[in-house]
Amino acid sequence: MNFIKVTQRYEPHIALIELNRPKELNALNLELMGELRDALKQLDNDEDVRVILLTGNEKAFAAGADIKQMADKSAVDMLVIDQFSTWDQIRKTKKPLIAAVSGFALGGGCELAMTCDMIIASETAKFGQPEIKIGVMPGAGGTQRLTKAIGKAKAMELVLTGRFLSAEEALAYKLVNKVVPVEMYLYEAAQLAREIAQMSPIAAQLAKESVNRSFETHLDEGLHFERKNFYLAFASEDQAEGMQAFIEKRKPVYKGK
Ligand code: DAK
Repeated sequence: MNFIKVTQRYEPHIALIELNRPKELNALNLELMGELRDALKQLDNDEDVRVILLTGNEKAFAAGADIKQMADKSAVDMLVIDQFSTWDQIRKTKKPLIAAVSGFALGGGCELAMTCDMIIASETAKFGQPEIKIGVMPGAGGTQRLTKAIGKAKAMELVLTGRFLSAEEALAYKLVNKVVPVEMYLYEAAQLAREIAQMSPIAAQLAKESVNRSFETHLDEGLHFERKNFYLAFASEDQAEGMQAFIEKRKPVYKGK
């Protein structure tokens, strides 16, 4: 594993996955996502593991998909790469998955945290869907999950302005379960995991599946819709300009084309 660290026996019945691209603020490149998918699959099949913790580091949970890897992609490239199958497999993890978030959880990073079942955040956590600033839109469930979690008005604001939500606001908007001082976020997530690990793993799995079912019937349709529009954004000149501007550390000039 080059981009994640897996501790299969972090504590009894609890596994820990750490995103590990610190210099790039854990930007989610294709390799990292592949490793994450494989690790989750393996832990899901490990009978001794009952709860999985997913974390980054103090500065970043993940600052989004890797813009440098996406910048020159066309809509067809994105279709062929089909990252969605990886995200779909991650979403299908059967065991309870808890995100321990500190620092940036942006774009795909925010979407990844929301794909988890619960989020424990440090006081320094910042959530956001800033894709609009680089000429695209959320592509891994952001428009659907964020809206369901925090409501239309606030979701619209975040998705259309790219503004960040502080940990305190994320708690007020029910995006996260708990906010704790930065030195406590992993401990607190592990505490939650410990409690769940004492329950029947079968019951936990079935209960998780059922809670998710409460909105997933509509989510499938929503995700499908979001994906079409996400691909479409890659057909625009603004996508290339937005991502190139980020790489060149300058302000993008959008033409609406
Ligand atoms: N991609 C690539 N590199 C990134 C990055 C990212 N998302 N975020 C940060 N980095 C890199 C920076 O380029 C910099 O690299 P060097 O210049 O040192 O080589 C390094 O990490 C440190 O970042 P900064 O110097 O910018 O650090 P600051 O503390 O000044 O700023 C920041 C932190 C988080 C505010 C800033 O880095 C930033 O704005 N980052 C971009 C945030 C963003 O726009 N995220 C959304 C990306 S789009 C899909 C699934 C998901 C997605 C798409 C498709 N499919 C299933 C198809 C998701 C899309 C996105 O997430």
